[in-house]
Amino acid sequence: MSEAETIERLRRVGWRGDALPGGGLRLARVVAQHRAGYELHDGVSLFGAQPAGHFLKRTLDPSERPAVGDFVEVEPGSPPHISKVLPRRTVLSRAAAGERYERQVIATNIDYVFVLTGLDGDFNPARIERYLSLIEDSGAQPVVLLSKLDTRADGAELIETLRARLPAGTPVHAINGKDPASVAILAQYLQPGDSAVLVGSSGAGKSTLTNTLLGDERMATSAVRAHDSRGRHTTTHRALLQLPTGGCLIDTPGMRELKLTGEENLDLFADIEALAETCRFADCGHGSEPGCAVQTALDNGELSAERWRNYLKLRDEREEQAATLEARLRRQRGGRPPTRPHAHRGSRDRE
Ligand SMILES: Nc1nc2c(ncn2[C@@H]2O[C@H](COP(=O)(O)OP(=O)(O)OP(=O)(O)O)[C@@H](O)[C@H]2O)c(=O)[nH]1
Ligand SMILES: [Mg+2]
Ligand SMILES: [Zn+2]
Repeated sequence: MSEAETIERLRRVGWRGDALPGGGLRLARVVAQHRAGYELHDGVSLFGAQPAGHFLKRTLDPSERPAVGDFVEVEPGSPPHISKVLPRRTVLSRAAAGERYERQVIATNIDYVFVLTGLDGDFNPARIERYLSLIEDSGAQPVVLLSKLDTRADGAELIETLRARLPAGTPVHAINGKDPASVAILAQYLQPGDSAVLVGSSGAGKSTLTNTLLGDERMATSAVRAHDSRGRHTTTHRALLQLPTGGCLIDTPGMRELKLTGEENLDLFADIEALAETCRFADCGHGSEPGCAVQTALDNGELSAERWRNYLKLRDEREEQAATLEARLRRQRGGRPPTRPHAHRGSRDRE
């Protein structure tokens, strides 16, 4: 098969490059990961594969193992083996839950992250800001989606409040995930070559939306609990699917916890950081100090108390995670001073 034909095939699973890496090995995209191995798709067929031995080493950073969304080189055999993960265009990750610092890859090589929240008891602007903070570093663009528009008479008000709170320019779409006409607005993000990942709480309607976009009830869905709108963790594995519009969509299991990695910039709070710079005292604690610009903005309603609280919470968590990350990098380098993966802007300059 010619290089052009191979590229043409791979485009169907979201390949964006104009050339193939040398080596001549078969290329495919990771569409699912199970305990028993990986499922790959090369644009024509779906097949199972195992990771090569070097991916199983205990010393390997888990984020370097093949993940859903990766393009990989495959060595023939029965079963075939994934020998290499091609460089990732974008990576969405979070810190794994628990005591040990570990970065967990959610999806790779994605253009858009659909942050889906139900307009039922799931609605929570602070959680949406948390998602946006994680996405800032991924290289992908966030798209905020609100589902269950059909169940709520005051949906329009909620949407306006949210739009006013999020940075200008963040796309926000409210949809009925069961209605093909309503979700058609998402086609702009799902053209050939585009890849998107759906994230959100269990029960938000990720699989329902996936099925409507597919035009096929491929993913299992189940009703949420009536009293608190919580889902039942119906989806248990990430799955990359090819859509009729030509793009690829990754459905994911609902996330219970969404810890920052410590590498976030918190760009969505840049206005608050700029405001805090204008306090009279450089070391202002934004409590009862005279000349505190933050208190003034909170008093006159220019800054919402909820958004301020969420900023403080995320900033503290980012600092804590950054310190843990730094300690881990120092241990890995045998005590030598770490080079931080990213320089952070903001309050640190003035501390
Ligand atoms: N009325 C209405 N119901 C919806 C909408 N989107 C999802 N639902 C319902 O919400 C429930 C949960 O939907 P799922 O698609 O299973 O949710 P999920 O996000 O995939 O949940 P997990 O797989 O557990 O993470 C189902 O009963 C859906 O029918 C919507 O836009 N409108
Ligand atoms: Mg699901
Ligand atoms: Zn202040």
